[in-house]
Amino acid sequence: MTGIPCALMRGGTSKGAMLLASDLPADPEARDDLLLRIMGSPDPREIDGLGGAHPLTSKVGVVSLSARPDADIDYLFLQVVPDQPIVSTSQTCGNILAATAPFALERGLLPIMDGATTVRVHMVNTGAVAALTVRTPGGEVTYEGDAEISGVPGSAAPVEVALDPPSGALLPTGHVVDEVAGVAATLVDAGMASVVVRAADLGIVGDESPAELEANEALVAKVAQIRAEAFPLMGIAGTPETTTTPKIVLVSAPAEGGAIRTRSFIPYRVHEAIGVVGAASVAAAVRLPGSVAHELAVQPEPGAPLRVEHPTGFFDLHVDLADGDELAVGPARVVRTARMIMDGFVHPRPPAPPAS
Ligand code: NQM
Repeated sequence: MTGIPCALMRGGTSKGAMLLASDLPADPEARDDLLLRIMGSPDPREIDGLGGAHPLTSKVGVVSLSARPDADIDYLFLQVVPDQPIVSTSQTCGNILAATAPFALERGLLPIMDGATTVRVHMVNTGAVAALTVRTPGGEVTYEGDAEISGVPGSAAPVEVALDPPSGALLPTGHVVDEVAGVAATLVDAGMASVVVRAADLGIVGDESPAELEANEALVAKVAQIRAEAFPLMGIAGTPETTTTPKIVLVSAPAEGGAIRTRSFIPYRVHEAIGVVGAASVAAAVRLPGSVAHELAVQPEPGAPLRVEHPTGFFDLHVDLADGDELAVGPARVVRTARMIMDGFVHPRPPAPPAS
C-alpha cells in the first residue's frame, strides 16, 4: 500500500497536513481533489481523513524551495472547508506559517545552524515574505521550550515570526470607513482581507463565546450580508461562495487590559482565538485614526506590544503604521509555537468512480 509523505503539525493555534509540493500533482484541480480526499472533506466530521472537522484544524501547508532571491522556501496555504468540497487559496494562514520552517528543516530542504535557524518564507497566497527563527540546538529542530501562547495548552519552543510589510493596499477601498450593509466598517488588509465592525452595531456585547455567536441566527445572517457586500469592494478574486475571505471581525473596547477585544467570523465559524495576519490587520485598524477600531481601542505605550484580546486569551504583536505614510504598516513581529505531531504517509480516500 503506497501513501504520500505527509506530516501532521500544529502551527500556532491551527493544525494541518504539511506536504512537499514535489509530492503533490502540479495541476491545481488534481491537487485539490487529492487534498479533499486526504482531509476527508466534504463531511462535517471529516471522519475519513486527517481533517479535524473545524476550519482551524482542516488546513494544508505545501512547501518547496523558493526561486525568489528574498526567500528560502515557498509556502502555499490551502483552506479545506470541512463540510463543502472547497479548497481555497484565497487566504494565507500565519499560524500554519509557524510550522513551515520546522517542516522544511525536518525535510532537509535547508541547512540547519547550531542554536537557531532563520528561514525566509514566501507566502505564495499573498506574495508577502516572513522571516521565521526556529530553535535548532545541536543542528536539530526542537519543539520543546517554555513559550506559551493563548489557545494552546502547555509550552513549546518559540518560533519568532517577523512579517515584512504587506505590499498591497492597506485600505482596499481607499476609505478608512465604509458603510457596508448599513453598518460602519473598516475594510483593511495587512495580510488578511478583514472587515472590522463594532460588535455593538450588530447588537452584541463582544464578550460572547464562539458557540453563542454561531447560534445567533440573526447575527450570522447579518455577518453573511456584510461579507457579501464587502467582497466586491475589496477586490478579492473569485466569489464569496468559493473563497474564505474576507473575515468579519467584531470589535469592542478591551476588557482585559489589552488594546481591543475581538470576535472573528472566519467567515462561517467563529475563531477560538485570532489568526496571525488577521491580528495584524485588526492591529493596523487599531492604529489608524478614524477607523471603527481606533475609537474603541486603548493604544499601547510606545514600544509595548499591541494586545488583541480574543475568546481564549490574547495575541501580542508589534505593528505600527510606517513613518510618514499613514496607509502603510511597518513590519509586524509575533511569537508562535509549532509542533510535529505525526510524520509518515497519508493514504487518501480513493477517487469517486466516474459518473455513469
Ligand atoms: O490570520 C484562521 C488561523 C487563521 C488564519 C482564519 C491565520 C492568520 O488562525 O494568519 O492564521 O482566519 O481562517 O489559523
